[in-house]
Amino acid sequence: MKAKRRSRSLGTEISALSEVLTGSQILCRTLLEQGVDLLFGYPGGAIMPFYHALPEYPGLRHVLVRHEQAAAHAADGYARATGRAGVCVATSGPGATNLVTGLATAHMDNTPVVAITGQVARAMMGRDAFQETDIIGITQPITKHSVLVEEVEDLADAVREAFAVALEGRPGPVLIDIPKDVQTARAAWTGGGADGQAGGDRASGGRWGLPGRAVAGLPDLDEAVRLLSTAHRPLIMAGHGIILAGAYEELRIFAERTGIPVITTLLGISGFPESHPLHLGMPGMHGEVHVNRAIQQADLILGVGLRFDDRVTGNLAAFARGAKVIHIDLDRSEIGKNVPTAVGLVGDARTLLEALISRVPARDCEAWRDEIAGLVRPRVDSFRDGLSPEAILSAIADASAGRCTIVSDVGQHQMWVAKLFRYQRPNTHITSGGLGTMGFAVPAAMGVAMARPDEPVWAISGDGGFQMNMQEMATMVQENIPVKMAVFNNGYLGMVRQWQQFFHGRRYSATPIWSPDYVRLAEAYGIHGRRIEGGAGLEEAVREAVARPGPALLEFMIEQEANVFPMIPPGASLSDAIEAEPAPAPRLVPV
Ligand SMILES: Cc1ncc(C[n+]2csc(CCOP(=O)(O)OP(=O)(O)O)c2C)c(N)n1
Repeated sequence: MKAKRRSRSLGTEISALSEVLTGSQILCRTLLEQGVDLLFGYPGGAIMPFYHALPEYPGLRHVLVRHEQAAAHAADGYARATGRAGVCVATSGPGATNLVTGLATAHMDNTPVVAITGQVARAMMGRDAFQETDIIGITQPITKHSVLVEEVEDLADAVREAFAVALEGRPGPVLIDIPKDVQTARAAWTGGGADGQAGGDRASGGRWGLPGRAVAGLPDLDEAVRLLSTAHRPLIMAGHGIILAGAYEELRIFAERTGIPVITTLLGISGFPESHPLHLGMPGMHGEVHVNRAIQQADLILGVGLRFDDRVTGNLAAFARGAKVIHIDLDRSEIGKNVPTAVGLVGDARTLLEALISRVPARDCEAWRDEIAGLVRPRVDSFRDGLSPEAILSAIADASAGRCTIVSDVGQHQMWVAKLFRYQRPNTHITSGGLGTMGFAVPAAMGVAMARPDEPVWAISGDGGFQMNMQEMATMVQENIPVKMAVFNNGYLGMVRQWQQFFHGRRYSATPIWSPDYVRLAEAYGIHGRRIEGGAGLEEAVREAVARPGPALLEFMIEQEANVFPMIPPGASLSDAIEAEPAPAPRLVPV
């Protein structure tokens, strides 16, 4: 059919051949137009028309996961590694609800994920039809935006808007729910060329489209400059916003210009080189003692792109009581949400750091840095014998000459991975910080590995979290995704066991966890697997896993009751660290 249409970009009347397509075809075309080339998904009744159309669009590579949760995490991992939106697809009902944990994870950590779900046909909606679920209602609190597409004519714009919303400002997940009959209905294709998305390669300093506010419109900037120029004990606390904004260089230059030490939160790790003399470490519940003490003694904290969550601040009433806080955040609602803020600067971290670089006079905080150096304690290692996480992580770093990305799961190993690996390159540490989702690492690492084919991508999990999504080994085999998996096997849900040891009289209730024989499991999937007990052969085993093409699984038998130190007890202040093994309490429940 020939039709006249208005060019979207030029606003001029042009003649164009417009085709009539099905909703599914329009969806595929619009995805291509948005620059999408990779989808993680799982088919089912209500999304079948889309899967029917998909083979017509070879530019859209589809990865068939083994569980929809993994699709959402993989899309999340891909987005974190690239700065582009990750896309996941599921059918209605159970397919859609299986996405929920992944979307909540992306929401808490501000990752642009676009989720596409099939919905029952419009005439069936509201009748408890087979596999009908109100996924819009379910996901509204855990997405930036969720939309039901009711007319095929609205589909292309709904998809365009979904990508724009996911990527702009503070990024986050968006869900598009498409009834089956909208997928089969026909409409004129009004799209243009492949505009692509905002964003870019986050590893090389690219960032999402973060408009922020013009710096000139920030009256508080002068006050921030004054405070930063005159404070005696200033600190920078750098969060995920550094990575989202690609503000690595600006952070480094600002820190070097002022001599202000830099603390990186769990999600800020790899936003600042760890070997830099100004890098202090991680704050909060498992932060180093000198980092937390420095926070407690600071007279000024410049927080950049972090939300001062409870794991970072400990007891809020006792947090940094002598410090004024300057808070840079893209989201106005973050300012003053958790900590009283002297100056709130709303905008893009990169732009605002640039503004500070040009305004804050060069200074040196040497006396303050010496003071902090005096607070450093020898690291407490609760590993008495056998393999230590430190040895494992240094073997992993050595095997790839430091060029690798680490995706961690949630638990004790996550803290060791955060604290012991020396991250030198931007955005090479990826983890579920906000939601703390066990099972994240393996599927998220698939997305990261597809985004970074030129370097080893490690999924590091505990024996608990690994068992939550280990089915994705099948996806890796079918799709040839070379994730290197490391399981830290301590026979426990270690972090919960640690809390039970410290705060529940060692009552190990429901924390001992049995594992299958992971080496034979790897073999069953046709991939390389090896168990490492004791230090012997560690380096060689890790090198072999990296050298072999394709996925590999290494099981590290670590000490069963080792603990993460230091630890701020929940609800306590940053000054109250547990720094060593508590006196052994009687074991109440035999294991
Ligand atoms: C999906 C999910 N369920 C439960 C928890 C609570 N939780 C946090 S850490 C942890 C233990 C993790 O054990 P494991 O994966 O073996 O890692 P380890 O702590 O031993 O390193 C649990 C159960 C969680 N964070 N996520």
